[in-house]
Amino acid sequence: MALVLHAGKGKNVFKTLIAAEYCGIKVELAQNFEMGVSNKTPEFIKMNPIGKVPVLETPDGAIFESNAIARYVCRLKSDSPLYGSSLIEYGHIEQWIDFASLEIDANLLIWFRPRFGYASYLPPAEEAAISALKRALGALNSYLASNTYLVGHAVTLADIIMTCNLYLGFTVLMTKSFTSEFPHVERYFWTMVNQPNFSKILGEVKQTEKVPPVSSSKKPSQPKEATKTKPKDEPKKEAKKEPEKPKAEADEEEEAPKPKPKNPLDLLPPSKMILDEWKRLYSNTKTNFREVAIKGFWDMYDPEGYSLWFCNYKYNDENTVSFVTLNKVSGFLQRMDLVRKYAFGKMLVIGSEPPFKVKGLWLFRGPEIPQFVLNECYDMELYDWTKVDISDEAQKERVNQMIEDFEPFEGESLLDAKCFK
Ligand SMILES: N[C@@H](CCC(=O)N[C@@H](CS)C(=O)NCC(=O)O)C(=O)O
Repeated sequence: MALVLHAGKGKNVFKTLIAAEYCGIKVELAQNFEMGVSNKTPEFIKMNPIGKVPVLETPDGAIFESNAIARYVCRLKSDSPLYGSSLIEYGHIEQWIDFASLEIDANLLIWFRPRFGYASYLPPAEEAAISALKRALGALNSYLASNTYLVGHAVTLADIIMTCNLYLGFTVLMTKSFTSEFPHVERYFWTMVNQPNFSKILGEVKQTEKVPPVSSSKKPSQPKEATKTKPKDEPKKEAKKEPEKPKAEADEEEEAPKPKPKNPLDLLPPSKMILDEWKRLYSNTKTNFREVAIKGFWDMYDPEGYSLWFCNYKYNDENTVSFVTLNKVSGFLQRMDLVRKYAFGKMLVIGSEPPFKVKGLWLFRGPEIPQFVLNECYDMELYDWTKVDISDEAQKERVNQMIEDFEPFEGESLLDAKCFK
């Protein structure tokens, strides 16, 4: 008999499905499952007396509780890599699973329920939960400053459960302005959800842009406010299942879709510098780099249409593990994909011994770093940015050295040099 998972959709189900992907275990979703109906039948209650999902039906009986189900699926594969490779790793995996459930998920749920109409809204309770959540995210953030994964050097069940719990937060409650206080958690979350076994189940993940308002039915009762009257013949809108939104917000959403605004960088006066030409010259120059590529760069460079920036990682002291540092830089370059049409960059990982320094050079279209990059790529705030003064020969020479991966760079060897083009 196959393993059948009785569930709707959501983070608790994703834990098992992602674990199953990693372990190569086949898990089927129960056909025609209907939340609120299928999980209230006597047959279902026999499997889970509390009548909640998910429940996994196995040939040997049913299992409820999403973490327990995910653990079971992992154990079906002997020596599952998701469970680490030593007793202490196993202990740490369990430690982070509990942390993800009790410190992160429990607080997220107190914030989530009233806002989605599942519980009464009690402001002091929400405040306390958010403050406990921030404490937990702060701790997680410090840990992730020098660790790519929660345990060891690969994804474990702890990462799956942590990421699924964070998924609820990132997708419906925690806006960018909330999470930017925890840059390492942000990096970790986006790295995880982009792993193939995660993205197969989660699809494209988008961070919420607003905290949903409290469902009006869950607010403590208040004297009714006068409501705006509508012309009589205006058709009544269908009651939505989603939490009610304040009028202003609802109106905003219901307006006719606006045409997608052009990227403001496309509206800049044309430049004599053609970025793709520079990128081609950079890629195709194999010899005499200084004479050909660097000279070509300055011949093309248009200080009116483009600007050059040095960046310096703010937390170089934390770069104590080479592969973690390299992963951080690779992740940054992946996330800069959104500006590929308008930028070129070099990122150097400097030093032969930890702590490694990460420094970079970026060429951006326009006189400033594009605002949408600052808004959307959270790595940007992990660096100090200084505009290159091209009238200063020393700064120009530094640009040259960064473009050509010059060694020793500022007296040190390079661990790696990555290019964004
Ligand atoms: N601790 C449980 C939580 C399960 C849970 O709350 N499930 C919700 C859906 S995500 C449910 O079944 N709710 C229906 C109900 O409360 O009757 C787990 O991790 O599996």
